[in-house]
Amino acid sequence: MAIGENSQTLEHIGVTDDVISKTVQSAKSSQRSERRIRGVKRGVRSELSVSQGDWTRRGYANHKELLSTEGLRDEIPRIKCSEVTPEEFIERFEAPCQPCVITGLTEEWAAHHKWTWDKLLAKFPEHKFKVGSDDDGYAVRIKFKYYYEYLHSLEHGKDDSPLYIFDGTFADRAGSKALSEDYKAPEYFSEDLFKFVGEKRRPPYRWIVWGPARSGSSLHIDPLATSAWNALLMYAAKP
Ligand SMILES: O=C(O)CCC(=O)C(=O)O
Repeated sequence: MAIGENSQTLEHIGVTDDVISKTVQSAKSSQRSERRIRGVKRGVRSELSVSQGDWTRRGYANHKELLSTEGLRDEIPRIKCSEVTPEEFIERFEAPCQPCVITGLTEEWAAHHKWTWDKLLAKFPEHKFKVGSDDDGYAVRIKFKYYYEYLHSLEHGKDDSPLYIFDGTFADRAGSKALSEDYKAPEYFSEDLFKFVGEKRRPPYRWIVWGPARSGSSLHIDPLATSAWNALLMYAAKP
């Protein structure tokens, strides 16, 4: 009712019913996404109260000292995949357990141009991606369209540790398995002993990790002490 009255008045300044209805729809969808985000936050970090501000309590988002890269030295060697053979890679990096950054790999992947937030939204609006596990170990999932709204709202920028999609089942689920065709394991890592256990019996071995700046896991050793490679995509994209 109140909206109808307003619309009569607003039409004089060019705000039509259509615009109003779109605005109301988008407000409703924001409320829905806020509710979903609160729900998954409770699910993945039940020790933090959303309503009492525990997600922003430490103020990491504005912690100048903590976020500063001043004085940090990056001494990790970089190699171009086109210039280093697998044999040389084994000798220089794998055998001595020397970390390195490999460049020139992802440009040829479909993921390189297909995995932008907007394109992913267009493709997977209703698909539920995993953002973590609850206290009983069950997967906590959220529809991509709600996660997208979180990413484009101010909220994630204030969170001490923003929510991110960390989904080790994407390649097995009907709605998202096509993503596994968008990249290729680098030749350096083609030897994978778990392959011999069979696809059904091997433990999870591929993840998508999608999130904004400051999101991500902390230092850890992977399950079964396996070694991981990670590819960084979209690093310059503005969420
Ligand atoms: O980048 C991340 O946050 C997670 C990556 C990870 O857990 C891993 O490579 O083992």
